Amino acid sequence: MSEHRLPPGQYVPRERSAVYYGPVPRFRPQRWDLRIYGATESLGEYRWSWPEFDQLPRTASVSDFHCVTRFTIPKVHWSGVRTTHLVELAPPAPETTHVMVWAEYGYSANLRMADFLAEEVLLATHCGGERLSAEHGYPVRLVAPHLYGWKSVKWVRAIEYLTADRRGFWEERGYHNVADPWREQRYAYQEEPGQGPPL
Ligand SMILES: Nc1nc2c(c(=O)[nH]1)N[C@H]1C(S)=C(S)[C@@H](COP(=O)(O)O)O[C@H]1N2
Ligand SMILES: [Mo]
Repeated sequence: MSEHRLPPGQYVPRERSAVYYGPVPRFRPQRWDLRIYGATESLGEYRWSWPEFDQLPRTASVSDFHCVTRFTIPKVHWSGVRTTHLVELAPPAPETTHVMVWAEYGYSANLRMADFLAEEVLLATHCGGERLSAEHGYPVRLVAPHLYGWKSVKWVRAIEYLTADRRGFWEERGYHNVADPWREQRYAYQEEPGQGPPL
């Protein structure tokens, strides 16, 4: 057994397989963009084309990845753009409390601003020293390793700044609004008052 510390109820599987709901989108670089919109300080929208986004400075980080279905992948090597850097480029209005991260096909996850800006959170382009594979989120995915995996949105296309919390795809379907694996925040029925908007 590894000496690794795991969150409660998690185990390390023999192999890593990709987890997602629905089809894997095809990347069309000409049509692709990443937008930041909603409660920006300027009230305007920010947009990066693929070549623009791919030129942003990247940071490497190693973290364990916890899926709510109870497997944990230890020590995943990611590299990508830090969310703190993106937010410097696209400042939010002071009233911004949460973000909604949007993927292709309407998948989404909401995060508290403090979770979105946590130190190890990246918009990752690489994993294990290589470009992300299609099924792991190519070209860009969020990695928020301190939260259950469903918050780590693959195939990201937009970040919406919110001035009031709203539930994302799985949060609307009975999963916990915050999703801290160390507190085993798996399901919405575990939420205490103040942990999220009503279902
Ligand atoms: N767009 C999108 N992102 C997604 C999902 C999804 O279905 N669609 N599944 C989530 C879930 S539940 C998990 S555990 C992780 C899995 O990431 P991996 O396959 O790279 O390990 O992706 C998350 N991001
Ligand atoms: Mo998951």
